[in-house]
Amino acid sequence: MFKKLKLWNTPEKQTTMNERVTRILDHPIPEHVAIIMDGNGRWAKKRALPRVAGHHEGMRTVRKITMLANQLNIKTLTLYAFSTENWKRPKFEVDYLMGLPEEFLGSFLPELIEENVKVTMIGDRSRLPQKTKRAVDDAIRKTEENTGLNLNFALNYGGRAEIIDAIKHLAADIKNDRLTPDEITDSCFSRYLMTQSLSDPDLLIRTSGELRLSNFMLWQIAYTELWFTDVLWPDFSETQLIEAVEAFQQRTRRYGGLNEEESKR
Ligand code: V07
Repeated sequence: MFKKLKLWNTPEKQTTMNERVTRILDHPIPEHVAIIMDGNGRWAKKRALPRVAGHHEGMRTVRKITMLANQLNIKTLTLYAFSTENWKRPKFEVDYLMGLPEEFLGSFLPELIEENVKVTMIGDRSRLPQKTKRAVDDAIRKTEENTGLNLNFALNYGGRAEIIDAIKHLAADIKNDRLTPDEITDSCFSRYLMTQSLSDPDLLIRTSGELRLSNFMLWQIAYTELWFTDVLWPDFSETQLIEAVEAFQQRTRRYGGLNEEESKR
């Protein structure tokens, strides 16, 4: 039984939503959900606010969705927070974004710890400002023993850069005779990626109506179910995550009769 969620404003709504959550929990849940959190700038523009106001509001959505994902027993939630392309944005905006992990964890880390959430990150940490690195590393350290949801942030992450980096390490292992070319398989290669300890995403969500992958987890999403919505990330609510998971369950149930491997083709 799950803890009754107090996420909905009226008792009627709360009853319906709790029933939906109960029904979801009766069927196989996506183990790993990944989200491209797009539309923060557009959300702000619509309200004549600066773009950074959209990023700030988007951070509140991260908190909400993390809590629901944890309640739904999702094992891993990977959030695309900052791409290798995002450095091209105005310096002011980049500086603001790089302050968000610290702000988020400053107010939310105690709750994450309380809820048994484990924080991890993928991406190139070498270019991150000191304060960002310190805040993230501190959260990773303080939650490393936690066994609930793995909240995995993609920060300064790029799918191609990840693959190139994996190939460099793999090539070095071959050169040093730690590996032979015929030993290179899917699962061998996966161990060179930053996601080595994670399962591949079962469900990828992208908000804000764009139908692109934008260099996100290119290798890992080979068999992933994709779910797109026009809703802008700051407006993304518990209802939308529930909808996406329901759609996932309907799709995977339709494979009925086929085995796992066949259903992937
Ligand atoms: C960021 C808010 C969400 C919408 C997308 C862009 C802006 C949370 C984090 C974060 C990252 C690491 C961590 C804890 C929190 C974050 C960035 C941007 C760069 F350990 N939200 N958020 N990081 N946005």
